[in-house]
Amino acid sequence: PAGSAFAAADLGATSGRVVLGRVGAGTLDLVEAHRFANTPVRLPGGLHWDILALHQGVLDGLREVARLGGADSVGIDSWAVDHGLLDADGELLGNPRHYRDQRFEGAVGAVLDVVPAAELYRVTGLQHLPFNTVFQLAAARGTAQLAAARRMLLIPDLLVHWLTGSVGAEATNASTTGLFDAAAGTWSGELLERLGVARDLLPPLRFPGDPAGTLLPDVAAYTGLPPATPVVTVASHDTASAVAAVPATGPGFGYISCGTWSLAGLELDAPVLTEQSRAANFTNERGVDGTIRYLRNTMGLWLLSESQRTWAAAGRPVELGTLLREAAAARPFAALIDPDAPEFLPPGDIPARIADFCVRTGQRPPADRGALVRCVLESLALAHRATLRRAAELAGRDLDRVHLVGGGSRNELLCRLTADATGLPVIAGPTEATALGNILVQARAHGLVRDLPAMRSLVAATQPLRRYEPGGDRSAWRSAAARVGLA
Ligand code: LFR
Repeated sequence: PAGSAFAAADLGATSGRVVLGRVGAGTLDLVEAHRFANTPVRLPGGLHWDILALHQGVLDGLREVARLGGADSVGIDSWAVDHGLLDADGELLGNPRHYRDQRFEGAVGAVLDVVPAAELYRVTGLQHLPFNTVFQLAAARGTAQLAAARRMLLIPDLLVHWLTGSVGAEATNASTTGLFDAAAGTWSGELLERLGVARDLLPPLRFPGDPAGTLLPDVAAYTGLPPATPVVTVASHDTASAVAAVPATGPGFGYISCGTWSLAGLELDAPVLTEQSRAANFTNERGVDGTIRYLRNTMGLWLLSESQRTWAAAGRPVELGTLLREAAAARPFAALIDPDAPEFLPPGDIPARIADFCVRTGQRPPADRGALVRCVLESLALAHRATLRRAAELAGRDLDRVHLVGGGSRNELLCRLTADATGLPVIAGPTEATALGNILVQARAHGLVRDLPAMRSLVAATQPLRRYEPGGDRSAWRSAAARVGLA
């Protein structure tokens, strides 16, 4: 029935989807209306997102939503950091760069010369990643494109702009730029000035639940949705949406949002901006309702998807299910990597890079595919363990369970290894946490759900979850952690 259906466009690094969520009293159902590939494009100037194809995917998804009976509103979330620049006419200047492009690193030094890393962290509380927006903008210095730019819009804000004409910077995602004051919850005027970023380049902030306009006439005509359909500001950083949908019903939980990246950490009500926290590279990104997502990025299932891509390109395509069966049969702790070694960031031959890593660290490289996948999954489990333990320590919290959400929650071997490595029960699911978080923020804006705890209870009550009790040999995990420096 009308009054209870919400369309979530959720764009991930490998695919985008438009999901229709129906919310009733104690019910929450998802239908995937449309899924489309997200294929980055390598231009002479570097790696870019195919933003027009993504916009088209959103439009086609909304058209399917109209066919399925329509939606009371629409929300968009996607990955963080990346952005498009608009000129004085509001036209997009060039194509948004991909955070895996290798051209930002040179700019890191230029930024840190002006604002030393310790100072930058005290203000932004942001983990150091070479592709943070602040470094991307510094890398664009002196280009005709930046000179012509009047507005910077983060990816979901750019797509909202193309649906509605409205301009804004959603706060959970703005908190990943390196230009946002973590404690104040606003753009940092001081950083903008010191780094020579024009104040007007950054749009005014908006917050999850805020209205973001209605569909432009062309969008309404193409999709078949009524022009009065509202677009609601959701937690537009996908990780923020995923954390909002963690089905936790009390304190004491850690979470892992596991997809292309593994984002592991805790929810806090105030940022941790200490020097130890910076040294451990924890981030204080914004969640819904001013919560803090205190977490660290680990390379995640990218290591597998990029390996699969490499094998397929060599004429040896293989299904994930086959790989996981082979990995389950492989010998434990044969080879281990640090998933966050910088050579694993750019696209390319990940299996060869894993072999190099092993040789460099005095280990025998994985002998076959199963051994390689085992190595990746055990190493991810070790990174989960190290990150959650350190987060709890730095925030002065105790953890009694781990919620693992996102695509990785379907990966039984990874869930079991994570339970064993952390020594904590892992509650796996929902797989579509990000789309659910997107939908629930819209439902709340329509008065159907009261608050964040009620959103989470609704997920817990309606979505299939699976619990993994910790087992295995604790001391074997301890020595494995020490072996690869992930203690
Ligand atoms: C996950 C994510 C992470 C962010 C990375 C790059 O999809 O949004 O939170 O660090 O992508 O934007």
